[in-house]
Amino acid sequence: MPEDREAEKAGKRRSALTAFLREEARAQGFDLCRITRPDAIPQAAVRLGQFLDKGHHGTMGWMAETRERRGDPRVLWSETRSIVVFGLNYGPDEDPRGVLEKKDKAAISVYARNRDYHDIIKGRLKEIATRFAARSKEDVKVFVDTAPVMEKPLAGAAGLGWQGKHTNLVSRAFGSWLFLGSMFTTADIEPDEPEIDHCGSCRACLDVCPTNAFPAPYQLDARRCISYLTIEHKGPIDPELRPMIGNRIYGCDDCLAACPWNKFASAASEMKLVARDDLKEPSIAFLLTLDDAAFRAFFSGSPVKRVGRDRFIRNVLIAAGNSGEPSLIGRCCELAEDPSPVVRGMAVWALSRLMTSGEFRAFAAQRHDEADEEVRAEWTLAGVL
Ligand code: B12
Repeated sequence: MPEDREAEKAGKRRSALTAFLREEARAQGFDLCRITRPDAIPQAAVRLGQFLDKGHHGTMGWMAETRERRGDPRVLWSETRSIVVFGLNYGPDEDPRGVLEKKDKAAISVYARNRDYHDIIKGRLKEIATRFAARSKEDVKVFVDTAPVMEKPLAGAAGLGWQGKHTNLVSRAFGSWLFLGSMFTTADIEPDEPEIDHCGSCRACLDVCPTNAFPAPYQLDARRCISYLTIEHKGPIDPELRPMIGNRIYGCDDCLAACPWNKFASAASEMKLVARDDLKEPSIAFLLTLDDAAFRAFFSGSPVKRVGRDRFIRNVLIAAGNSGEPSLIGRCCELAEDPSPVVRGMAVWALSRLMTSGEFRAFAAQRHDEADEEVRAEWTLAGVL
């Protein structure tokens, strides 16, 4: 019958496109490539709404501004018929938590030790999308992180893994160490089966969080998350949270590293992602010396560059204040005169912890008047002014 033949032809075309995509994904170094439909995550919009209504996004106002599009891929692009989700393993070659015990060193999260994944993934997705569009004669759009797309629930629906209690996607093959990216297309491709939740009664990721950022399993209050505080949050960081940040100066891996599913993960191949050895445990003393030009040069090509020198030094000063290292006092005193208020303020805090109370009072006595209100608040907090 002609109708049967039509259906058979469409089925064959779909299988051929799927095979083409998986081959292209492999060629571009992706570890996973699976497909879902734009209507596959009906819960996501509701849960995003709850997250925003509770204010869990903090100052990430762009999340609330894009609420409608973010919650539903069909609002973002109404012609989408299929969504292809890609996963790239960035697993470290050792437990990244080792550096947390070394108080004179700083901890940079694993993802940020590589070249910026936005650049890496976007380039590869564009290659795949161009070839796929030529082959299928359909429209395509690619997204990594920056677009209002909920990549984790989409990845779960496509079966790359499931959203763990830390809210990140966990894979049976790669544990918690996957970058995600997606390609929306007008092509009709057979969807894959979703993955089910394999967290069971495990709470490792929730219990390990240094700042207690999970109000409940599967929910994150970004305002307490060290990743948010050190990367997204501008201005001073809540004094109550500073001691809990330890020496984590850019992002945090504790919830990911605690995941038992990591034992099945292998380290990312050097062919795919090259982690910089000098970002594994840089010394706090060295990082505190960076001025704007040196910061840009040292972090060229790294995601760390995004926060800018002042916010970065703010983070390093928190690590300095938590280090108990009197050898850092000299540089912190210089930074208490820095042109940037956020740097001056955090230098005051660090000094209040590194100096004896007598030393701190003597240092405060030599200081000129501070005009900036937030820095004045730091002096007040430290018991001076
Ligand atoms: C905003 C953002 C952040 C924010 C907020 C994080 C968050 N959990 O929302 C901050 C700055 C804190 C952050 C931190 C990190 N991020 Co980020 N971030 C994003 C971004 C841009 C949007 C995430 C989002 O939509 N959040 C809104 C919330 C509401 O959505 P959700 O997290 O999916 O929440 C779901 C659960 O809460 C669930 N839920 C709620 N209640 C319940 C109840 C039950 C029973 C169940 C089952 C589920 C459930 O439903 C929600 C909707 O699906 C994505 C990229 C993207 N476009 O998707 C990257 C992304 C999530 N980040 C990523 C990474 C790597 C990180 C860090 C590990 C970086 C680091 N080392 O510091 C940390 C991890 C911190 C953490 N535990 O989440 C990766 C995660 C990859 C993966 N395997 O999952 C992504 C996907 C980027 C990428 N392209 O690879 N991030």
